[in-house]
Amino acid sequence: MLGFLVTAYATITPVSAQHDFDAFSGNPIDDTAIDGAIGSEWDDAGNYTDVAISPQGTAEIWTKQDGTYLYMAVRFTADSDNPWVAFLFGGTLCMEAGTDGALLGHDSYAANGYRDIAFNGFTEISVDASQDGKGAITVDSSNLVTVELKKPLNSGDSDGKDIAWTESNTYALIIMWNSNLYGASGGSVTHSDGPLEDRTVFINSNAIPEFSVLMFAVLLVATAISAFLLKKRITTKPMANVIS
Ligand SMILES: [Ca+2]
Ligand SMILES: [Ca+2]
Ligand SMILES: [Ca+2]
Repeated sequence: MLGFLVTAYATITPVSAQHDFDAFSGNPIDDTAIDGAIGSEWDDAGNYTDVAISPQGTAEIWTKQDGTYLYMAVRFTADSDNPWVAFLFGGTLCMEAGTDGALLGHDSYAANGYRDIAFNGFTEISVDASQDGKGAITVDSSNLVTVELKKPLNSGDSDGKDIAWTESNTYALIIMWNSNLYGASGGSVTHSDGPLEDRTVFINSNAIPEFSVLMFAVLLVATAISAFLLKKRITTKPMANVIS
């Protein structure tokens, strides 16, 4: 019985060897919690530390989805209090034409806010006429940058290059930042300074493995209790049949 359960558990554990992030199935995050502060709303998200981002540095990343929205959060330390952060979705090249994007804190577009954008090739971006989702960026006195993003899985906005994300599929993305010129200030980092860190996110239909482990433990306890009760019932059976 135990062997069977272990096997059953192994088959429901998501395999993540093929991609960097799992956007696990989780609870919705209300717009009001997209505020640039990581809270308990991310407890059921995939969580990754020391992820290299472009053009330099490492970040902590959170990813999940609720069947309607994709959620991503990024936290890292910049070298100024006025950087911008950008996501490029569905591509592997810098500002790859025809890809979707999110831009946060860019002084020329939304100094302290979010814009749903599309990339049109080298140095060209456009702000979507249809602004979908919500994003927030905060920078504290230690230059700790926190970005939260909520994007519709299917906004229907093909003009804005918004992706129709579907479960069980993997998508390319790049997370980059800039603190020197080009809509930012106070630092020495330009987004094109370092290598592109190409990443992938898998839209996972399962909850985070921790939840699966919890369910497995509950199942195991329930099985042990029913086995105990069954054994008790068998041993307390009348002996009449045995004597004949
Ligand atoms: Ca939040
Ligand atoms: Ca859009
Ligand atoms: Ca877009």
